[in-house]
Amino acid sequence: MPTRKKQPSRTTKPTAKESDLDRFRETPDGEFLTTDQGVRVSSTDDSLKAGPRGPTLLEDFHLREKIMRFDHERIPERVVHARGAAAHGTFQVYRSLSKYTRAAFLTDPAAKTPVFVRFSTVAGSRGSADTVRDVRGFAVKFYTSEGNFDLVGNNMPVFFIQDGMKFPDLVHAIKPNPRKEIPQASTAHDSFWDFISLTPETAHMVMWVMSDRAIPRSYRMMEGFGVHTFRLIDPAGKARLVKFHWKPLLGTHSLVWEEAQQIAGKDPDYHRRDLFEAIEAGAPAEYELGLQVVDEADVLKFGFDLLDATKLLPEELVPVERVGKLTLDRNPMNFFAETEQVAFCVGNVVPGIDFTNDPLLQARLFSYLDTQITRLGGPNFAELPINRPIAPVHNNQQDGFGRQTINGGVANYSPNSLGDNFPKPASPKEGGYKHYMERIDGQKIRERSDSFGDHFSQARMFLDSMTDVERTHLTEALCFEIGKVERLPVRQRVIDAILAPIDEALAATVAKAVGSSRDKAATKAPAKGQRTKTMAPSPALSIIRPDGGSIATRRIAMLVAEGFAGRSLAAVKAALEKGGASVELISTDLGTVKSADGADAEAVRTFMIAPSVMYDAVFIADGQASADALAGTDDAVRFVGEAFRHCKAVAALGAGRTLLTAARIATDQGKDQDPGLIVETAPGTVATRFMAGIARHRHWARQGKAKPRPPLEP
Ligand code: HDD
Repeated sequence: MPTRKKQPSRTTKPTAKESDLDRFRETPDGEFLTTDQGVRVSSTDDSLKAGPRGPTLLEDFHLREKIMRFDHERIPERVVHARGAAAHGTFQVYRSLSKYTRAAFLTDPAAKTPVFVRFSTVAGSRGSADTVRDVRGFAVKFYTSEGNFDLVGNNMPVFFIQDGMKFPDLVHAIKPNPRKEIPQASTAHDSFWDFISLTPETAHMVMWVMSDRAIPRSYRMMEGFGVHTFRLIDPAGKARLVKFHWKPLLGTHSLVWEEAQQIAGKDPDYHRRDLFEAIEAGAPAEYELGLQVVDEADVLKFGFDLLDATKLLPEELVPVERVGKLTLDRNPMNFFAETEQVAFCVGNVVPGIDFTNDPLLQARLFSYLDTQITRLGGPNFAELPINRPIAPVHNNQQDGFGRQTINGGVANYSPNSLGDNFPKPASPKEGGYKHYMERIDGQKIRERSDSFGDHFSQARMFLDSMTDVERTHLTEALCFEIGKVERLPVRQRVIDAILAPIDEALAATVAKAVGSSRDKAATKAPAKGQRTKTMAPSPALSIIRPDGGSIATRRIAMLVAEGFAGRSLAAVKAALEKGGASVELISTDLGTVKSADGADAEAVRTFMIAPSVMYDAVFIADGQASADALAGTDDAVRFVGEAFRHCKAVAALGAGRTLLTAARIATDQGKDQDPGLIVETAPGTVATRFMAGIARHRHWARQGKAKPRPPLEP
């Protein structure tokens, strides 16, 4: 009898202690192969036949079960947010928030609430690339002691539309052309921009999607937002309005658009790999929960309606109070069972958290519950291990596809006397959920509130809050996207109906780039009561920070060839690793690379396997023979040239500068010192300056100045 160690059951929700993934890796449960009925199987290679060359028999229950299970392995992908990656972790508040809410997980600083977070792109199919220009989903399931709370947000604080009624239209327009199913995971096409051009409420969100926020460097380096205004209810029953934020501790950083496009081909799994590998390497993804709390009476005080999901509440008007920490430190054990089967429902709230009348939110309350019935095959999806709350569940729900609970007793109705009237409703004192008693007075009406009418003030505020570099990126993104629109009237309408009311200069630049001209007569004057206001810029919206950050988890490439200076390279590598960076040696061949000083090293990647876009920064080793060999290698020259072009920190020690010269990067910079280009002779100084350069993420001053990429032919 085999004696392999028994594996834990896969249907048990893992505890926070089970972080030793080795126990779960590679091997399935148990010792023997069995059918789903637990019957041990004697062979899984041959079907049961009437003789070795005879027909297969219908009675082969193992064959039928194996093929039946295979036939149904795929479930429908999410209609939006199909592509995602997830992680487990915990959430803990820094201090009790009982002044705002009675939610247990927000009032007990000792409580470590388990969470499961799924990040996603919106438009692409399940197999699409991670780094496309898109909104990112940031969905958090808190398994609180009082039941599950799902905060199903995005990495942008506003949304395209104001009423959920428009969501199917928006998504049909974003998704590929229904005839050709082209393009995949991209908004750069006619139907998207047609919808945008005819729907001015999208103007603000369009600015976000064209900004660098839509091409994050990592899920670990992006902000999250609950988007809607929610309510917090304190222990005395008083309600306050709240906006939820997630602030990444590694800072908010983005890719360069060209780099994002290259990564989409070179490593379509870039973001899921990044999250998985960082967590495996013991570097948790960390975010702080932020709250903007506003009195109920102030819902219209800021010049826009807090119920309108196309508006954000500038941090400069209401500061974000950081109240707790989310730590993602454990990878899922099984992608399908957890990341794919997790069902987020906006309606999952706990006592102390409530909804508002935001019409986008109201439609979401129906949609998420409804969609799971198709996706997860029936009404029992809350019983799947990843969806099951840690709070006990007792009710009279029964039957349906995939029922897992085996209920005892016969009293499956309420009220009952056969079961002493259990399970019975709980009063608020006993933890029963009590909906906030908002006074509602009005006519039934299918109409948009006038307070939702100003579509351009915040779009302009967003643009005005960008640095010049970010504004250039946004403008280029628009030129790219509108340039891909084939129908000229659609291009024209985007310019006149959407861009011009936001900013005339922006509209003119895009018009020129896409071969149109500005048609002033086509821009409608705003209707009465919908005047565009001038709002002060909000510096918090810019993600380019002059002060730099940490180099932790940054990926650094060290380029070497035979004859490199091994000792100085080892010293720089040790300094980078001490700072938490992840360093890889790259050469033309894998394996040991001979050094000039006996300190040989292992190349773990080649230029062919790992292009520059996989790294945040590049270091070129000292040693003339190595530098000459690299300078004579097209791929190495291209590697450095591209990293420089993408504004990354590039350092050359001693003779390493030969490769910079080959890549046509000027090493003599005169007065215009580029802090991201480090050309040094002393290993100690190079390490310090290089780390400071990496910490600044990108060196944007280089943009526009970068020399064209060197030709590949000699
Ligand atoms: Fe949605 C999925 C976020 C508006 C209908 N949405 C989904 C996910 C996220 C969001 C992060 C993926 C959850 C996961 O990882 O499984 N959605 C948003 C945000 C919105 C928003 C931040 C606006 C503020 N969504 C929205 C509206 C509707 C939907 C207005 C419909 C009326 N969303 C869905 C959905 C999905 C979904 C069709 C697809 C899969 C799922 O729900 O479980 O029901």
